[in-house]
Formats: sequence, structure tokens, C-alpha cells
Amino acid sequence: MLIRSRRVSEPKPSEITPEAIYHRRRDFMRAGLGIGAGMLLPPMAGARTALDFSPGAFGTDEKHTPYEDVTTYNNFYELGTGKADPARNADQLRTEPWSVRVDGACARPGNYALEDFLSPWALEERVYRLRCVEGWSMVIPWVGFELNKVLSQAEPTGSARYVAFETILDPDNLSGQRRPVLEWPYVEGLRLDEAMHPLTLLAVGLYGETLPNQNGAPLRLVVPWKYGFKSIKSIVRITFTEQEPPTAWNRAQPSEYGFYSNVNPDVAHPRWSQRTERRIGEFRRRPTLMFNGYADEVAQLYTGMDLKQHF
Ligand SMILES: Nc1nc2c(c(=O)[nH]1)N[C@H]1C(S)=C(S)[C@@H](COP(=O)(O)O)O[C@H]1N2
Ligand SMILES: [Mo]
Repeated sequence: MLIRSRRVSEPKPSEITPEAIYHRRRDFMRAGLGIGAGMLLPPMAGARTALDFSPGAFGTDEKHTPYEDVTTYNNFYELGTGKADPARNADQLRTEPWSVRVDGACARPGNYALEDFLSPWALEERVYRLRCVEGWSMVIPWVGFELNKVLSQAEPTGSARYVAFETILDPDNLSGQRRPVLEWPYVEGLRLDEAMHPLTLLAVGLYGETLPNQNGAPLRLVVPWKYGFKSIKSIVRITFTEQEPPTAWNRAQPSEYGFYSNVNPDVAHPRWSQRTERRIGEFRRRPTLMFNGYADEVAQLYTGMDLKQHF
């Protein structure tokens, strides 16, 4: 992938919003001018960088959740438990240098500098619905690549049945990790076939730019048919395992958060129904769809399983 070397730094008060830039760029691209993604971007806030990517599969024509909401209404407990905390505390996350370890039951483990980890893969945009277990949802234009590319390159052995993920552990800087709200580091896991599924994305950006820290820079998982907490942020380690790996929310409250955590309107959380959700930016609630609307793509992964038992 290409992360342009031009760093964008100081914001100007007159700056147009990233969302507006994004839509303008799409208009240019649609007009067939063949202008590279980053070239129309003026400098803007933070250390975000324009990405080069192509349109990807599994599109939805639902309205995108505004950039402002995607980047200021977050769950990232390492940066605080309030929805506004992650944006406010975003600079506690140090993303340079960053490395990603791939290990466990595979023939080709490795410990990669972020640039080396990412450089083989072309980026595409995937517009996915994200449904939080708390009952809100968003539609987010991610930029990333399929996790299965990284997994295949590592050559999992025949005994690998699951993939475990780990977030950075840095309590000196991440104030949330100095409080015992969860067991740190945040961990997640998928069955190997879920992890290999073409919907499962490693995201490095949103709205055409590198991820803001509060959204899980520099690298996060996006598993759109599962509740949002499966989409682990700021990943430093990917491990092939034989046993089902522990997961952060299941450890904290096993009766409320199962390993699978597929979006399922028929399985209530013990403390609330999952039948409806509120799309951020809307007032009315809308029905929650089985597998968050991705049943055609993923239902066959669970053939023969009792999803009330394996919630
Ligand atoms: N490391 C880490 N990853 C995390 C979380 C977290 O607290 N820590 N929160 C999860 C939850 S509950 C959700 S809903 C999504 C939110 O992603 P977003 O803030 O980019 O919308 O991130 C998930 N990934
Ligand atoms: Mo969530």
C-alpha cells in the first residue's frame, strides 16, 4: 500500500471538513479524471495522511455517518470510558514506531515494522455498517485490505483453528490502562474461517485518510457482522491458536458477551433487547438485521450451530 510521505499538520480555521473533501474527491474520481487520491487534499488537522485506494466490494448505498460523529463518538477504553474521551485523549496513543508480530501456529511467523507489514497489500475502500452491542450503529467508509492476505502469507499450520488479536499495552501513556475497567491489553479472537472471510478487514484508514487515533490507529480489525467490540483497535499482535482465545469483554462479563458475538436481533443481551438500533445522526430506531445485514455472506459459517447457545 501507499501511505503518502507528505505529512499533514497544522489545521487552518478555514479548513473544509474531511467529509466534504472526501465527497469532492469522489466526484472527481467518478468524473474519470484519474487523479490520485491524495492529490486534492489540502493540509488539515492532526497527523492524518491521504491514502491511495480503489473502490472495494460489499458496498452499501446507505448514507455514511458524518466524519464528525465517526471520530468523536467512540468506544476505546484505553483512552477513557466516555464516548467523547477517545477523541479528547487521542494523543495519548503513540503510533510511531509501531510493529506487528505474527506468531503462533504458522510456518512463517514474523515481527514487522508497520511499513513492512502493510507494504505488500493494495488498499480498497469498504463501506460497512458497524453495530455496537450498546444499540447504536454507524455506516463507515473504511480503507484497508482483507485480513486473509496476511493470514495466508503466514501459512497457518493444520492445527491452527483460531486467530487471536492484541492491542498495544502502554499504561504509561494510555490513561485508561491505569484503571482496572478491563484486563489489559484488550484482546479479541475469531475462528480461523471467520478471520479468513473476505468481509473481515484490516483497516488503516477511514474517509480516505489514515485512521484517527481514537478509531484505532494505525491498524484495526473490522468484522461487520459482529458487534463492534470484536473490531479490536491498535493491533500489535496476531496469533494463530489451537484453542479458542480469551476475549476482553467475555473475560469481563461472560454471561453478557460471548465469543461469537454475531449481531443477532433474536438473542437479547441479558440487560436489553437487541431487536432495534439507533443509527447515529438519526432519531427513530430501526430494526437490527441478522448478522448486521451480512447474512447472505456469512450465515453459512454457522450452519448447524445453535446461535442462542453460541452467542
Ligand atoms: N482496543 C480496543 N478496541 C476496541 C474497543 C476498546 O475499548 N479497545 N472498543 C470496541 C467497541 S465496543 C466498539 S463499538 C468499536 C468502536 O469503534 P469506533 O470507535 O471506531 O466506532 O471499537 C471496538 N474496539
Ligand atoms: Mo461497542
